Amino acid sequence: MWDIDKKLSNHIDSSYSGQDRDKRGTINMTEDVLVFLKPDAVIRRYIGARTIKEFLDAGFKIGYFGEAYPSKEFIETKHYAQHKGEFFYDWLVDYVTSSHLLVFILTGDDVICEVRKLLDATITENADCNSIRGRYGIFGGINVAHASDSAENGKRELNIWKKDVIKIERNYDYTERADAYINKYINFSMVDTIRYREISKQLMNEKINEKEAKYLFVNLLSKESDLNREIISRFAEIMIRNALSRKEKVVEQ
Ligand code: IDP
Ligand code: MG
Repeated sequence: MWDIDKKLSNHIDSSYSGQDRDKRGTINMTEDVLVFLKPDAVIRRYIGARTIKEFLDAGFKIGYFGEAYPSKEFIETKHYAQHKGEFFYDWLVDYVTSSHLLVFILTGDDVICEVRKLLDATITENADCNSIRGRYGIFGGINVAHASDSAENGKRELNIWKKDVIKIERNYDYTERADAYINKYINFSMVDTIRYREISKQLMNEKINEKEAKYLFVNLLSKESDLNREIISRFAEIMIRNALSRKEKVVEQ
């Protein structure tokens, strides 16, 4: 009994002090971050639903959620402009434009840092095995989701996306839309991510050729997706280029 009372009183205290702080406005770390599911997590429906669920379960509020179809030019010259000249830039632009994206704006205390922690390292093999990228990233730079990496980039990205790509409707319940997505896909069939990693490595090590890898990738992606064959086939080619480019990197070293 005492325990229950104590828990209840702690809960009331903490929720009161939270409101109090907000009213006084003295401690306010609330910020917004632009996140989008990249084509691997859009195509692999369960992975997308799981990722969105983990963001919501972490307690962030959703300020926007919807499908987005940014142009190649927008991704090249605005969103990923800072990566121009990197060896992976052309591939990255093709990867991110290989299907539509699922964009959301999350709001919460330290949300930029917290979302980056949930995703973890950029390169899948370097990400903690319990993180989202560590569990579901396919290989190399195919890593489930984008999230702004600093407050400064966060502001820049929100501005360009709001200006050119997304339209936020006032009073629209985006949380309900995100919940509907989760409910629709959280029990969708799923293929163990390890299979994609094995096939990528087999291709890298010349145990299979590109045609065989494409057949296997298309077959697996089709089990995880309700998107059309054209998108799946395009993304399979992205995975092939990704594996082959990592092979070149290994050979160069
Ligand atoms: P971030 O997404 O973790 O912020 P960035 O350095 O901003 O990482 O790079 C943008 C995206 O470019 C990455 O998410 C990944 O998809 C891709 N990328 C970055 N570095 C590499 C690389 O060394 N090889 C392949 N792809 C890369
Ligand atoms: Mg970045």
